[in-house]
Parts: sequence; C-alpha cells; structure tokens
Amino acid sequence: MMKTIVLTGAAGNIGKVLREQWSDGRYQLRLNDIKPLGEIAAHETLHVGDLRDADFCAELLKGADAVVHMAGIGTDLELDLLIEHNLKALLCLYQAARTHAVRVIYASSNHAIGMYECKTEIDEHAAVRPDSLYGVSKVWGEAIARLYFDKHGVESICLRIGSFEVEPFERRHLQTWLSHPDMQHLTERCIEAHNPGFQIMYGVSANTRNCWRQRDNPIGYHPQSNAEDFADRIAGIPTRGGPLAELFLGGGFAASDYSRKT
Ligand code: 15L
Repeated sequence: MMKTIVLTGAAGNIGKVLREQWSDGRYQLRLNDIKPLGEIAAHETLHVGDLRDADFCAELLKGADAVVHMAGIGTDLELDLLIEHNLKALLCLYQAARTHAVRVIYASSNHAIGMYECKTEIDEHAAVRPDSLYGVSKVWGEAIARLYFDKHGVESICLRIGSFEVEPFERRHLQTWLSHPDMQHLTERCIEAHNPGFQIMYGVSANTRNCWRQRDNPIGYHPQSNAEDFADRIAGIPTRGGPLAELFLGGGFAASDYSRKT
C-alpha cells in the first residue's frame, strides 16, 4: 500500500528537493510549511500552518506512516527563535507522533558535532560537541527523539546532515557534502526500514575525506556520490570563515565568535 508521508518544511532547501524527487507519486504527501507551497499534484495535500500548534500537529500526523521533519531554523539565529522553532515546534510534533504512532525522520545537523577537528574520526556514538546555539538546538532535538523512543516507543532516525548542495563548492565540502540523490536514498531508507528504533545517521555522501564512521546502519544507507570527483576544482577554494573554519568540522559555525585562547 502507498505510504502517507508528512513533509514539514516542504518549501525549504531540502524539502523542495525531496518534493520534486517524489513528484512521480511514490508517496501520498502531506506538505507542510508556513510559506506558500505552489500548485499541488494529485498525490499531494497542502497543510499550511504552525507546528507550535498542538492541534494542528495532531491533525497533520493522524494516520500518516512517517514524518520527514525538515522544518525549523537552519542557521545560527537568536536563542528565542531557536527555542520557538527548533524546540517548541519539535516537541509538539513528537507529541503528535506519540499519539498517532508515527515514525519521525528528524533533520539534525553536523553542527551537533561541529567542534570536533576535521581530522578526528567519530562514529554516531561519540559525545556531542555543538559548535553554536544552532548546534545546541540540534542536540536538544536528538535528545527529544531519544526521550520519545525510550519512554513512548516513537521510532526516530536523526539525520546529522552535512552540506546538502547540488555540487560541493569549497574545501570543507570534500568531507561534508551530501548530494541530492544520496539524500533521497537516505530518506527513503528511513521511511522503508523495518524497526529502526532510535538511530543517529550521518547524512553524508561517500566522500573519500569524510571522517564520520557510521557504526550501525540498520536502515541500509549506501551513498554513491563522492566529493572527491570535484577535488581538482574545489581543493584550492578556502572554506568560508577563515583558518578556524578549516580546522573544525562545523566550518564557519565553529569559527564564529570563537574566543578560546588555549
Ligand atoms: C546546516 O545545518 C545548515 O542548515 C546548512 O545551511 C549548512 O550550513 C550545513 O549545515 C553545512 O554545514 O554545510
């Protein structure tokens, strides 16, 4: 039977690409955003609204198989905004997922571990080292996912997404790039996997220089793209944010407001 998928942030960077990749109608899509979503196809329904509204969330998730949660603040903005959209809205969503037993595929970020130095090999069990308040908000999100699995059995896959770009365009992307086809494959594996429980997945392509080691892969994610194919063009292009952005995984997020002396 065709699965019903809720896609939040459907007008955003990743959401609009997934929507396009699924334009063949492989899923029944409930599209959510606070921004306009344009014309709808036969397999789509529109749900414009604010995820901080518990009743709206409950209605949105009722009867769905999974929610692909791409909505939220995607950069290092003020704490108040992060609390509203990356914490309160997420909690409402998880409460609805609990009520209606819906799997959550959560857009976490590499910025939850952005203060590791680039060359440090880490797996998904490494201690978090956020590089910004935005990174902290993603750690909250992963903690909410863990809480709702441990206490309520809500299945969650937290995607520590690297750099989702059509093509890599700076040195850091040799490690962090996530191609559009790999993101599609990753998301579909999250939707289709049997009993994933709680899992953190690195959302990154098969980049030769990447240092994130996925120890457990219960969903069967096998990326195909490799940023190394672009190395001739981008290895000489400095990472935005200066020398500290070259040192730490989180790039410019890690370098911003850095004041440590030793
Ligand atoms: C993210 O989490 C951001 O949402 C995105 O805009 C990029 O900055 C990305 O990480 C990245 O690290 O390249």
